Amino acid sequence: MNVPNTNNDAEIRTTDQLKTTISEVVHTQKITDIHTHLFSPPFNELLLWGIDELLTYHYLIAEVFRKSDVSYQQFWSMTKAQQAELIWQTLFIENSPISEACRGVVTTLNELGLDVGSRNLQDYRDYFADTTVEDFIDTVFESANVSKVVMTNDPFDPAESPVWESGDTGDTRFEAALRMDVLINSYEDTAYEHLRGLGYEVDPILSSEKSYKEVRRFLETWIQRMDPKYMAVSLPPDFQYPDDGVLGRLFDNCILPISREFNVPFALMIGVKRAVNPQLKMAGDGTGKADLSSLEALLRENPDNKFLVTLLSRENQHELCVIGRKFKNLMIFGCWWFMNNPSVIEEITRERIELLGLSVIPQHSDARILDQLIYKWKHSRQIIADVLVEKYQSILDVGWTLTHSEIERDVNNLFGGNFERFLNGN
Ligand code: RAT
Ligand code: ZN
Repeated sequence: MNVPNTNNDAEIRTTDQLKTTISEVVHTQKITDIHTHLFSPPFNELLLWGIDELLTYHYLIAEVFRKSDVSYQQFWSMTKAQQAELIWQTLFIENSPISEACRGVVTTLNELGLDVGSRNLQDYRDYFADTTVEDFIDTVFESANVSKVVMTNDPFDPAESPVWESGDTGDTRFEAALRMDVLINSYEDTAYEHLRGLGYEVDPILSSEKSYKEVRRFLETWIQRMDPKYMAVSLPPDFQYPDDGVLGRLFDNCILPISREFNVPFALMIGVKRAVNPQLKMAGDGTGKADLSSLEALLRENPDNKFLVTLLSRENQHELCVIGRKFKNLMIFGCWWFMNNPSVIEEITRERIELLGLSVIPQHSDARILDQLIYKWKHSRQIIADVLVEKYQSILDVGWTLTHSEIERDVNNLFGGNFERFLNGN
């Protein structure tokens, strides 16, 4: 049957029209950035911004040691300003800044209207010295065209506690995610003592009904305090489920029931090998390929739970898409960390769209420094637009018709709609 097109907007007929429309829609669509390490202003020094923070991003710290003779000990005894100067000198002046992390700094400065041709670090410092953080948040959100960012909030971090206790996290564009790395990955070393100190009657190996109940009470308290969009954990590549250790007991008796009860999805970020080179501190983590049969088991055995998943190994990405086809309780998101490079983003985005259509969240920024929202989104938007042109073109070629509003609908879903629907659905 021939269904009339009820859209009153123009049909897209040519490749030029398609390119122009996609470029316009992808660049004007506001984004919900579902995973960052940014903080709203009341968190004070946890909110990082400015040129020295940009230059001392841990992705750049890993790179500077490859090109400078500085020793670990010398580097870590420098002030932040000195570290920034060394990185600037080594990676931007003595070498051309074409790695993705370096290029990001250049894009950001350029988008802020600074003269990247001058290569004058002092000028960049002066620009930030003349700006307030509140004004800069507006500048960045506007330039990146982001409407909301989800923070990473650690209930075990004493630096965050006062803000949560005050009940006022300020700017509502910053939303919470309850991060559970300490609870899950360091229960026996750190979390157990911490919970006891707070009056939760847990045992050292989490082996009793009483302990489960107490951890659930802890999670409930934090869910009520933070109103998180999701709970999250990063896991090593050898993560296993089902599991008869602390992780399995935490998942089955504490986190999954709470996640269902409060309709707060559980985000799994799988594939990080922490401290492969501890000398690099935060820059010292690596990646490994995971056995995704554990993820399949988790999805299969917990069909009433919702999982957001991103993986750190390129080799796992295709398999993840296939799993996505099998389980509607899985929402795949973002090109995480070592995946967040143009060639890999392009490959993964294409693969996801081919296998899962428009039912994914193609990207998050992982920004740690506010300014990075600018480059991370500028770079990713361009790649997503290119992939979409290719995919829409392939159906136009065989007679499908498309309108501006249909493309707008699709991009809106990719950049926020799918996330909202996943959170709000049952
Ligand atoms: O991308 C990063 O900045 C990493 O250091 C990690 O924070 C990672 O994204 C994570 O959330 O564990
Ligand atoms: Zn992260």
